[in-house]
Amino acid sequence: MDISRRRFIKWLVGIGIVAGASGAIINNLPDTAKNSVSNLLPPGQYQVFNMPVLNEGSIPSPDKTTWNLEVYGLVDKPLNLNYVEFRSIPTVVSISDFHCVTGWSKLGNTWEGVRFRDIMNMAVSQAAATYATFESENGFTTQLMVADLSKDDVLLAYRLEDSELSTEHGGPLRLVVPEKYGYKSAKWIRKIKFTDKLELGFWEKNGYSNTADPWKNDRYY
Ligand SMILES: Nc1nc2c(c(=O)[nH]1)N[C@H]1C(S)=C(S)[C@@H](COP(=O)(O)O)O[C@H]1N2
Ligand SMILES: [Mo]
Repeated sequence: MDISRRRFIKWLVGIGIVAGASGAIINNLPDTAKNSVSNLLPPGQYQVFNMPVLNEGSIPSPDKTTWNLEVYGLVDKPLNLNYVEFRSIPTVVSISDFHCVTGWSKLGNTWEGVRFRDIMNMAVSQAAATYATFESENGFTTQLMVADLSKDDVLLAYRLEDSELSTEHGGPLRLVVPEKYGYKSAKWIRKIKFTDKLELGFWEKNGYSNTADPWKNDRYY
């Protein structure tokens, strides 16, 4: 047994900030060390090594030349950004884990995009809006609390693992909310509506939890 490696993993897991990054590192370790990955898997989840493609309905064909992102509702300054304008906003890279309510978890994903918080600050200057509803190209919706969306690792992402985000994974732009089940991470987003009212999204109307916390096994309504 390699004590220093075990201690290294324990240390990685101990400092929550790199819990996501450690997924990628652990993938490259021998099987004995991989047992430690169980610390990164919420209850009832198993690890996959390729990101599945999962969505209701068919995959749309968004066109970047006509694409726009609309930010509206309880905002001070509505936004309507075309693709070039969106891409001029400063980005961050964030490594995080992804947990689908059907049971798979893909650890250590490297996303690049704009922090949700930064977009919000461009449009909203007062605290009236407590929720944001995301509307996708194909009619899919989900809603999250602004408090949950304000975390560092919540991105409007357009790159994954050093490539432009593929259409099947939500390109040109998707939401990534690592601390919620995957159905909150809407693919193909086109609209963000700020509101003070709770609205259930597509999966949430179909029996899935609106709070959707993987660490609480919070799957169903
Ligand atoms: N527009 C849209 N976004 C969606 C979904 C969907 O059905 N439609 N499914 C969600 C679910 S349940 C999961 S687990 C993730 C899967 O993302 P992936 O296909 O990139 O792995 O997308 C989420 N975003
Ligand atoms: Mo999912």
